[in-house]
Amino acid sequence: MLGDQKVLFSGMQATGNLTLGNYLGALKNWVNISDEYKTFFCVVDEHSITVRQDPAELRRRARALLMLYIAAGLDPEKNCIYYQSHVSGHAELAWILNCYTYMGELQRMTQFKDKAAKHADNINAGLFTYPVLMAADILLYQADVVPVGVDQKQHLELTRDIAERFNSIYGDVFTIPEIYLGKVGRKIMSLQDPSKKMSKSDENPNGSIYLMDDKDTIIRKFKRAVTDNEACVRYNDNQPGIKNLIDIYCACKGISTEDTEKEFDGKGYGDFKIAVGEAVAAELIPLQERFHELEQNKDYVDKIIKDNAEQASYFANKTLRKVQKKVGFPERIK
Ligand code: ATP
Ligand code: LTN
Repeated sequence: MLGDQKVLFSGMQATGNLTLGNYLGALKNWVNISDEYKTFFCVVDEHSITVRQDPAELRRRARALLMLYIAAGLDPEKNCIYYQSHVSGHAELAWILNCYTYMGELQRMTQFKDKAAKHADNINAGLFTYPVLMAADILLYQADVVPVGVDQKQHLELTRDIAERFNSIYGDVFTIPEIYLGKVGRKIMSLQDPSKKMSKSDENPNGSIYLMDDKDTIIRKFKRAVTDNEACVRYNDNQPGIKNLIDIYCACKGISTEDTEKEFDGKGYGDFKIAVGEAVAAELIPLQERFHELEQNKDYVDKIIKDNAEQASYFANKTLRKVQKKVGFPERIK
């Protein structure tokens, strides 16, 4: 809590081109619930260097991601949108929390196992302690809720364990955060293989809709989406391709699966695919326009970056000072 407001924290890595999965599973949910909380939306650039990055490219992507948060509908006057690397408290708290996290706990993290297998030539200590930095992100702001996709559940549970362990030694220092899973768009699947999640690191670009795809590309990708021979738009597990398209349609239109089934009763897949493409384009084109406006408005974006980092630092330092005192670091001389 900050004052009488509950706190929401979330973040995304600036790696790869964002997909419709990232948008419907994360960003759009953030926008939908942001009004109810004091919010912090972080571009977690420090997490990104756990795998090798081209420096210029990382800088460019981090700025693009920050602008995408705004373009998606998060008002930077109301939501604290900032870069992790601009608030030194993240790394400082992560160091302290490292000393309250066990090797065994980190060894169990499935994301670590997956990424270690994928980057076998660079299994660095940062990749291993990645979840501790994530815990620091969240606990620094005394977050009550953290909206993320199901794939981050294990990291959230570890965050809670670390916070509870710390609190059991030092008293009530950290708020114990809850995971927030959105109602729609929890898991958007690949258009080419509906058994796999839509992912920015997929090698097949036809499987994913990228947030910057133009309307023709969006429609074309939906026309090519893998479906089945059932020839009816019905929401069930035997038709995973159609189920995924219904999920996407419902998330964009804000309607139920039943309404969608009714709307396309007796219609063919061709019509349905085009309608889904249109609905997605109607969602993404305005976002792209706002993004391009922000690109033209350098001073405005720079000011947000500066002001919001100051605001985030203020709240982060409050927690950090408390933690430093609890663990026994000498007080600062004023
Ligand atoms: P990568 O392909 O590099 O693993 P990713 O596309 O899975 O990346 P992340 O950066 O891991 O994306 O996730 C950012 C946020 O988007 C997380 O909250 C995650 O749960 C959500 N997200 C990612 N992909 C999907 C998806 N297909 N459906 C719903 N949510 C998703
Ligand atoms: N690990 C997350 C990104 C992330 C995050 C966070 C999300 C880093 N720190 C704090 C929520 C809260 C991911 O890979 N999606």
